[in-house]
Amino acid sequence: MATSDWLAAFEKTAAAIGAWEPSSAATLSALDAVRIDFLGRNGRLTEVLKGLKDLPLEDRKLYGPKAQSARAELEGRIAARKAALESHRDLSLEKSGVDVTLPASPALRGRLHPVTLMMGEMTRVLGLMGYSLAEGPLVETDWHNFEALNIPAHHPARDAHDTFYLKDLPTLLRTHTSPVQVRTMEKTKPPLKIVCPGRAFRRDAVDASHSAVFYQMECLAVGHGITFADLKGTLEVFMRTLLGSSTRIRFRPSFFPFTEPSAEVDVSCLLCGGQGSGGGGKGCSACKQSGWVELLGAGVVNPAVFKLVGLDPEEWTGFAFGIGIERLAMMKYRIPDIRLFYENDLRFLDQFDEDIL
Ligand code: 2NL
Repeated sequence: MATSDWLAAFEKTAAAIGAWEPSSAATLSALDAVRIDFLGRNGRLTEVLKGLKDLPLEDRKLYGPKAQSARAELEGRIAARKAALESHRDLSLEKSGVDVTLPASPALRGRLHPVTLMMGEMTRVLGLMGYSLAEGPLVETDWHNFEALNIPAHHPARDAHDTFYLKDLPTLLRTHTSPVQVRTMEKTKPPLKIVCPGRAFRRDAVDASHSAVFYQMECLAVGHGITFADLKGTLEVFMRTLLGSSTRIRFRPSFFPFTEPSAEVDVSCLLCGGQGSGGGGKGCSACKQSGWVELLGAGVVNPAVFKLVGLDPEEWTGFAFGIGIERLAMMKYRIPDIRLFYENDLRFLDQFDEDIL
């Protein structure tokens, strides 16, 4: 090879080396690619160095050291960059033997409890109907839980077999959420419309349909000229919005000390659509083939209650209703046993999701 050709090739490669910015190699593998490009078996500088041996002796003596020092300088720059990159690398994972490239185990996502979801849906619908949320204490006074609701001493509901009394009488675990409404009426001047969801306690023997701890939701409307017809219309809209527009309701006469007149309210069975049939010829089991399921208690507020909380029964009228939340969730999701809600078995709880409810 003519010396001039070799010199041109050498200068071109030296210029390329001079133009290379070590910091432009962001990773060790990018740096290695540069090393291979210039210094690999067929690298650009390697080829130039190989060409040295074809030059006349004088030229080899003249240019050999220049070419060698170009190589030494490039190797030095690559080594410095390599050291810099390695000092940034976190070797602790590699040393620990953890293979970070393995797929991760799936993250467990929390869910809302089915009772919470059902309660949220009910209060959401009543919120749309203009009701405000009201809450109160679980430990109540005898006055708020019984006396103010026209449940006098010696009423059977007050029996120690039905109510959890606390040591420092006269306090107890509330047996319904009605004391929240009592407290609201005592401190808020009507008109008012409130929804009171929450936990309640009864000293019941636990079985598939009874739990000592349960959730209920009560509603109270107080105003001028509110009638039983308003109660009927409200329950119809509420139940149709909650359970579907083909839902029907019916009233049966009943008794509660705090309402007069009082009613038990049935809802057309969700599972058989009120037909009573289904279940493979055996008939619908959810409604015992009647087509109706008892879901609510309701009535027109007893004037005696208004008097007890300090409202003038000549001025104010109202209605109230109460509904068991588990009972409704059990019908809607075909849950056969109330105890499932309180066992915290994830195989049960995992089946409920906002997307489903
Ligand atoms: C049921 C029955 C009911 C009420 C609750 C109520 C509250 C006040 C005044 C009047 Cl402060 N009434 N609540 C009325 C009728 C029925 O619940 O079966 N609940 C699950």
